[in-house]
Amino acid sequence: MQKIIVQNSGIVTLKRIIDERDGALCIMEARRDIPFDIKRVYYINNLEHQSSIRGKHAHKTLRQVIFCINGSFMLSLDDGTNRQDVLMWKDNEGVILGPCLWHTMHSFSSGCVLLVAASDYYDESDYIRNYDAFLQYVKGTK
Ligand code: T46
Repeated sequence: MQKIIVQNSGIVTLKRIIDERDGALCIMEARRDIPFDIKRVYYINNLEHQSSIRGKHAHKTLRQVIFCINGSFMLSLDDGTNRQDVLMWKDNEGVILGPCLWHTMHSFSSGCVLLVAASDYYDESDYIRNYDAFLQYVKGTK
């Protein structure tokens, strides 16, 4: 995976055990592979349309690591200053979605499955879903 240049992000590489024709096994352990205690895991599948777009928000405090465990998709990241597109396709390489990072998932391949480990329970008040509000929020944190 390419180098991550945006703030509050990074790459997580999981141990991947290849059992030849019996498949591959990837392991994530909290505080060892994932840099926080995991309170919630969710996955996204049935992405039937190339034109589907998910995300389009940032979080105030939540920390997450996003994986593409099947297929591929494009992860667009924006920290308010820098932007980058990361092609997600390796089942054992995740990207950290830290606070104040606008993220969008798009260009899903058929059969794409996303898996996310999160540091906290679902809380809608932690989301910033308006881009201008996001830029204002980032300015306020500096
Ligand atoms: C994120 C990206 C990577 C819940 O009720 N509980 C949950 O734990 C989650 C994740 C979602 N929801 C509800 C909230 C919405 O009514 O499910 C609905 C769809 O959520 P959203 O539009 O936020 O889905 P995405 O794919 O745009 O974003 C999700 C996560 O919500 C978000 O935290 O960072 O994946």
